[in-house]
Amino acid sequence: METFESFSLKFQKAVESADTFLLMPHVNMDGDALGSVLAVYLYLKAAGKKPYIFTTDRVPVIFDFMPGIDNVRATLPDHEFDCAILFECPSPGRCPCETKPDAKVIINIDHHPDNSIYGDLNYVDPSASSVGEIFYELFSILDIPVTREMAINLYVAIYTDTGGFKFKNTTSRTHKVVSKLLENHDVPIDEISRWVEREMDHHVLLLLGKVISNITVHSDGISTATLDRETMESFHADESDVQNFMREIFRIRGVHTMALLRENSSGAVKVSLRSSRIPVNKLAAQFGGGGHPRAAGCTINGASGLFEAERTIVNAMRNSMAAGEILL
Ligand SMILES: [Mn+2]
Repeated sequence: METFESFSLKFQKAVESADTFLLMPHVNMDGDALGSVLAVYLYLKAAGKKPYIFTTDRVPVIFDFMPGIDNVRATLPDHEFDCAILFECPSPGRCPCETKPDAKVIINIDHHPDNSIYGDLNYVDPSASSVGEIFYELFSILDIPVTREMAINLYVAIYTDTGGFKFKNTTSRTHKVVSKLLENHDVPIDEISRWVEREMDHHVLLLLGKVISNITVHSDGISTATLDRETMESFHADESDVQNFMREIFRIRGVHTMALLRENSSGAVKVSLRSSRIPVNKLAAQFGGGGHPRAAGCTINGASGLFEAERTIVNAMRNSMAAGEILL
């Protein structure tokens, strides 16, 4: 991987020589991808460029307050862009158009270690807490002014990907970036933590209660929770509602590895994985998924129901432990 300095100069050149930009967060976007997209959108707009944000996801309601959010579009124009920037899409298949976008230049920026380096310009830094952190450093090194609106978006990106500065990926570098954001801008940190982390709709809180009452603690420090389709439907819940349940349920003393499994409408089982002991991105990769060593996900197709998928995942966890796979 090239150095940050050399990447930043190429990034600057690519931006200067392009007019139209397609900005895409990964599918099932999170606060990091979205916050970074919006910060770059606002920067490009201020620079007189024509950025366009495309996603097939419904924007989670918790992000409604983010500056520039009204510019997120659900349709893709039928023309080529000068430049496409993909935000933490480990492969083109994980971007909203599910393939390499129609653009003269593709820029791939990520912090997932399993990124397949598919762009014309690539920067992948697994030591960064978030792509928000990378973009702040990129704006800094290129002397690009960060406005309050951009700062709020970058703060949300970093805040969400570090679990509010509690996850292991939070470093002194993360705090330096956040320190700069807070030093220079009036970022409403108390409201942001309430909006993105604490508040949930009443029906989602009730569903969380249901999930909590269904947790199974297995032997060996493994735990699972399942959510079937009927329950999802009876609570009028969708995927975005359960995305953050892991941080509420992965907290049992003595449990080091946990999976949350839920059935989607097509019968496939989506699995969220967390661990403080084994690298769950390796485990997820066995099922075509990926992510970070401590937080990953995959989808199990062809299992005959939740119970079988749960058994498959628990076995994979035990195999990983038996093989001596361990987090550093
Ligand atoms: Mn991220």
